[in-house]
Amino acid sequence: MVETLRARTSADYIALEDLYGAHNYHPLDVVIERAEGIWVYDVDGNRYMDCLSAYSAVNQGHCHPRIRQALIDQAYRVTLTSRAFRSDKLALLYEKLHEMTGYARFLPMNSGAEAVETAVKAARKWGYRVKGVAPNKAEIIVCQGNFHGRTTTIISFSSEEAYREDFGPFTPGFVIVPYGNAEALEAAITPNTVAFLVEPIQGEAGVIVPPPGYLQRVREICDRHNVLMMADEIQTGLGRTGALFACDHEDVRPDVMIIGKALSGGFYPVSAVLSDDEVLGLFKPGDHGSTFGGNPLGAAVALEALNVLEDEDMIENAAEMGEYFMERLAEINSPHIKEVRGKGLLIGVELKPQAGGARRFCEALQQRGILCKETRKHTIRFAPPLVITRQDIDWAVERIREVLLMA
Ligand code: IF1
Repeated sequence: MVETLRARTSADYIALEDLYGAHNYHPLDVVIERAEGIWVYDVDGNRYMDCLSAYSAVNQGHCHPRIRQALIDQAYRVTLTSRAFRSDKLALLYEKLHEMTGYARFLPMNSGAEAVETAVKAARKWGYRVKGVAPNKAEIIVCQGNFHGRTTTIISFSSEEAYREDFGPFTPGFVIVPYGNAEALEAAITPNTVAFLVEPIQGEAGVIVPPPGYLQRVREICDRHNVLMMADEIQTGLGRTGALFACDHEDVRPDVMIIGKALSGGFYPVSAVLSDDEVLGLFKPGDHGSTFGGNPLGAAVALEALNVLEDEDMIENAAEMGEYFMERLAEINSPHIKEVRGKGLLIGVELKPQAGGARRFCEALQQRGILCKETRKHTIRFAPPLVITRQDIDWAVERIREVLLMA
């Protein structure tokens, strides 16, 4: 029997994914086969504006030609040496990170969660070796509504039952305090507290922006109590909020800075912990590592991803376009909107509960060529690549207004 080799449609791919893939996501029914800049294209030939940027991993825009070329060139040289040996590209990435951020010691990993786990280990080691906390007594304070990844230790300190259910037993040594409340942080500090781990803006919790001055209060409290301030800027970092780091908006320098996602422009998993000798200088050979961590292919990609951010003024553009986007969104006179909030191009539009949840609005936006994702049921997150223009935003706002004015 000759089977007609018709082109597969979205429905065919959706059926395949549902048949074989674990159902650990509830994705929109859009099957993307190609992407460039702020646009993605599905297998049926439809074009969409990507307002999620793969959760801020493609800040530089999809398939950025310079980063792609760096990947291709390096792939002809060497991709992986293991850290048993050294590579030119890792050394160059360290130099670039130092020049760009001012930190003096780095530990490269792959996923964001691995970098967060590395920071937890580094904070504990610092606690025992420098602060003098008794063995196995180290405490790390985290925030209500935190999202730092999906490993069993990281979900051990999640406040979300949905991320924890059926995954116990959990790692001890974590204390949860309300987000944005500096007094609550200070009250939770004990002689065993080694670090405070915080997202400068909580992404997954619904683009929660803390009160102005919160990060400065945190910095001052951590200094006073000899506690490491650790910022998870895996999502907010590298230009997303209109500054290199979200902490820069308050001139705050955390002791430990954690980055990932856009560090590779979406081409390759590259994450890193940025700090100084006092913390990362404590690691001795064999303390920690990873097969792919710091590999030359990822390092070459990350180096160019950082160069592009700077050379193409993407951070300044994020500040300008973010302000414009939020202004335009705030003009939409929709009865569904409870609040428009965010910083730079990390924007959340929270809907009133009566609107029935953000999902149906995301689905309606998809029909009009815009891809975004609801977060925490009632908030639509808009986080387009940092290369977006005013014209693109005007195009999007026209459609967003239409959808938000529907019943
Ligand atoms: C998913 C959102 C979730 C992060 C911050 C660490 C990590 C992330 C601040 C871990 C990852 C991703 C993971 C992805 C969906 C997305 C996400 F916040 F961006 F929306 F889940 F909360 N710190 N965030 O945002 O980095 O190990 O993934 O590289 O897990 O569903 P990772």
